[in-house]
Amino acid sequence: MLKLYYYPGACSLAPHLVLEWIGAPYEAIRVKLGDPAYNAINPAGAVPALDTGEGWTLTQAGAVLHYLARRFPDARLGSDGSPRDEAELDRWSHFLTGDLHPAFFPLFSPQRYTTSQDAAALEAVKTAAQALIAKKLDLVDAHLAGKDHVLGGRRTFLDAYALPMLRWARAMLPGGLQKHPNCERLLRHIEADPVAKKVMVDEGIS
Ligand SMILES: N[C@@H](CCC(=O)N[C@@H](CS)C(=O)NCC(=O)O)C(=O)O
Repeated sequence: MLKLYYYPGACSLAPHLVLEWIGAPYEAIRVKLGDPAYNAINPAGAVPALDTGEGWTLTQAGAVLHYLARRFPDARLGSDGSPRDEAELDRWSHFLTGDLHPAFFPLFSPQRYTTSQDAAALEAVKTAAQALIAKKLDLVDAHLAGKDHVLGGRRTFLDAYALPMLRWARAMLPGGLQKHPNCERLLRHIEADPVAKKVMVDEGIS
């Protein structure tokens, strides 16, 4: 059986939602970050990790999401198969993995981004992170104008991938998503999905 290793509200929320959308049997296992037992599963010490049930484990949220979409094509959570749709899917998946998600790292763990443990220095790192996140969200917001989904006119795993990051932004940016109304609209749309509601209840974050 598939097993998803997750931490409540973390980026692992995305594959958790995708697994529910797919509807195949899986087990969700809550991990303690920093636990040596989990580090043996993912030496990076990060969630998500997906035990594929086929003798191998996959890490990296974007790869996990793409794998699930390919393994369960009937759920129609990937591209429509055209080179352009595939490229757009890659573009936004890479943006979320490589641009938006890392912009949050200094906000969550400022001590990793300065050699000073001075409270003011840590606060300065967080403030810089908030500005960078807002800049990245400007791009997402412009892209989402007039759209209900990250990719074109239908649901893909990218909507699930956006969910944790938009939740963090709403909670941790000064003013939340006020300056990013299209992001706010997408977040509300996803959060209104009964399946997403269930996943958030299951993770204890609703
Ligand atoms: N590039 C990795 C990043 C994973 C990641 O940093 N996950 C966070 C939660 S959102 C984490 O587990 N952090 C624990 C840590 O950095 O110690 C991925 O996309 O899977």
